[in-house]
Amino acid sequence: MAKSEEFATAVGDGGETHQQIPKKGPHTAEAHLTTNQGIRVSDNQNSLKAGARGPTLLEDFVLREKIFHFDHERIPERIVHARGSAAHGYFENYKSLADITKADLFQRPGEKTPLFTRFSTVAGGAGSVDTPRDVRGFAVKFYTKEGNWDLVGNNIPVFFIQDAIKFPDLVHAVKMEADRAFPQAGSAHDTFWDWASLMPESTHMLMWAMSDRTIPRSLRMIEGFGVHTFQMVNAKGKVTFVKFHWRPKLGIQSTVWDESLKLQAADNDYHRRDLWESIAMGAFPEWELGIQAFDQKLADSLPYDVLDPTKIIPEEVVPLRMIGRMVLDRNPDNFFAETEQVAYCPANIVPGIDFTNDPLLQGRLFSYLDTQKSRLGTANFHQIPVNAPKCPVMNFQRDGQMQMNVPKGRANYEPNSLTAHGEEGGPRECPMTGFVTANAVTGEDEQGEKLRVRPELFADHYSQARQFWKSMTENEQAHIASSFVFELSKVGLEQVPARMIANLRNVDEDLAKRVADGMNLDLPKKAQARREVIDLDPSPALSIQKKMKKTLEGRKVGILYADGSDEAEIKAVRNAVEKDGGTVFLVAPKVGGAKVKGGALLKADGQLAGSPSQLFDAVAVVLSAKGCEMLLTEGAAVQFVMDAFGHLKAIGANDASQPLLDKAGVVADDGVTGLGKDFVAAAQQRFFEREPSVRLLA
Ligand code: HDE
Repeated sequence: MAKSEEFATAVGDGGETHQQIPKKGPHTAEAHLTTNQGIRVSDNQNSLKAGARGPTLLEDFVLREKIFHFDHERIPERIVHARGSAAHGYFENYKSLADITKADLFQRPGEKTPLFTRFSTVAGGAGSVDTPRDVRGFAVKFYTKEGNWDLVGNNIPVFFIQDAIKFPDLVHAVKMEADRAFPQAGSAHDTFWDWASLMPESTHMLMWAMSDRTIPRSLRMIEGFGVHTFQMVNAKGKVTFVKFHWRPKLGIQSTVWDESLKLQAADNDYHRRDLWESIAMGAFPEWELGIQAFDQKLADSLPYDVLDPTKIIPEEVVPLRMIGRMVLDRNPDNFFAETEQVAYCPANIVPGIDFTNDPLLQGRLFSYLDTQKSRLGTANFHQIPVNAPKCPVMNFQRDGQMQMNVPKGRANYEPNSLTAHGEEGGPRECPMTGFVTANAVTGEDEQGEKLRVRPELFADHYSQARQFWKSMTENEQAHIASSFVFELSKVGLEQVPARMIANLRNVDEDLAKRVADGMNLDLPKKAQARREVIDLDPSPALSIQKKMKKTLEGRKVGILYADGSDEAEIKAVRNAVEKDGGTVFLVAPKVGGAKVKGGALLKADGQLAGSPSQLFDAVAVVLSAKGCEMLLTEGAAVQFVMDAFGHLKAIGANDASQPLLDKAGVVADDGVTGLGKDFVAAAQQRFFEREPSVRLLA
């Protein structure tokens, strides 16, 4: 307990409080507590009462202001992407991209543009868990010298729907069900699959959603995509189509489903914490920005429409050109002020970049601005620091709730001739450097009848879903089939699983059969495809496992030790892991640590019961014979090893720990090693070939 002389009893007007207030602290002469009106507060412990036991007085403006402000602390959470984490950073341009775009941020090699990036899950509320099966939002606000550019993407390059008019239906179906308000953050429920099974256009996205893409190991290890086709425009007005890709420096990596489920219990904030801690310790997350650039001729040669957001262009068809990197190097100072209040909007675009007629993108251009008014409460939300451009903002828009600026003079209209009369006339439009819509530049004619239709090629709902399936490793295919089974197993509407499997028969007969088997159903009649399914070549770039990086960078190794463990052995593992860029977390059965050989206390980073192996990429077990014997009766220790094995992780152990490995059902394979070099090599990867021995997959 702290020494009593460091505390004083607070005394207010009316008498003593029962609380002890630290005497030392920031309340020096310069740091007085005040109300929001700047009036110094004499007592922050007691409200104003008529007598010590009397009623509280309405007159107490200090109390009323404090409670009033508190009552209004929350703003509506985002209807989708409510749960998120963000960070500040910068974009560094590699070389001049002037051949493709006149956008200022891409002109000069090495130039840095500040940015703010928010990652999110889609379905869950703001307080939901970090690791449900879900798409991850990947939204970047670039504060360029020419205004804000928001690239508001996802970690999956396609979307569920082709037309904005279906978005409210999709979101209603996937979020918690309307009457019961569950499930909180997952798609494994009736309404989502009822809707999805009736929407063949969602099939391609469903394949991605059921793949390991939606259970990432870390936000630092996800890819990002702009999804829609955009345009870039160079100084001569030449238009190039582009698709945006973010590639994580640490490589893409996912968890396995069982691990993801258990992470929901082990640490609700697993991704949020990981992002925060890595930035706090200076291991700055980094991505490269790549574009696929192509022209109308290439677009016309493709068997699908580049305006269709349910389609990708495989990298094997249009390779990526890497144009710069993003580094996230600063955690927010305040979650609410920055992460909660940041207002992304795909319509925020700078000269040199432009939209296309993708009907989903067109709908988004309206939606985001609209939503900010309801979330942030005022049309002046752009004045909030995290949203404010870092270049001059000058126009004749005025007033509105929470106007923070004090515009001077009479010029709030245009044209005006106030300048001629000696007053400030205000800014003028800039035809040369202002934003000009790309089609106006090219003179392309966009006219047509008013129709509620879709282009014919949009009707191919299955060819790319099949291509995705064919591009996976065998193990990834098994994960996809098993996810369909898991999700559909949670559906109580009898007709829905069969309807979904009938769609899947158009993707791949084997997939449909495996899902039907897993569901104990007969194979239903194949759903009628609107267009013939074409066999596209596999795209290896779509597989996670084919391109996972073998590295310890950004990875965490958990070392389990107990009383009697050999500190030298622990140190050797730590040094080897850290030398290769990994971090180490020491886990002991008791809070505080364990007495290692020789009797010294070795401090632990976490207690076994609260530090299951889900939290680590690989584990080392360093026990003495006695310590091991003791842990044989500790379920958390057995589970620690069993889960590491089941989650396909490397397990390094000394000889004395073997009985624990045996009890946990560990069978020797390439991922089960001693504590030497072979462990450090094994810890850089997962052992997918182990999986058939640990679980039955569909
Ligand atoms: Fe969004 N989306 N969306 N979306 N979206 C929102 O904006 C919307 C779509 C995405 O970290 C909302 O500020 C419509 C595709 C991200 O703050 C809302 C349509 C993609 C984020 C909205 C789409 C996204 C949002 C909710 C179909 C990937 C989080 C609160 C026409 C390319 C941004 C908000 C953040 C957020 C509408 C489809 C990504 C309601 C109408 C496709 C990453 O305005």
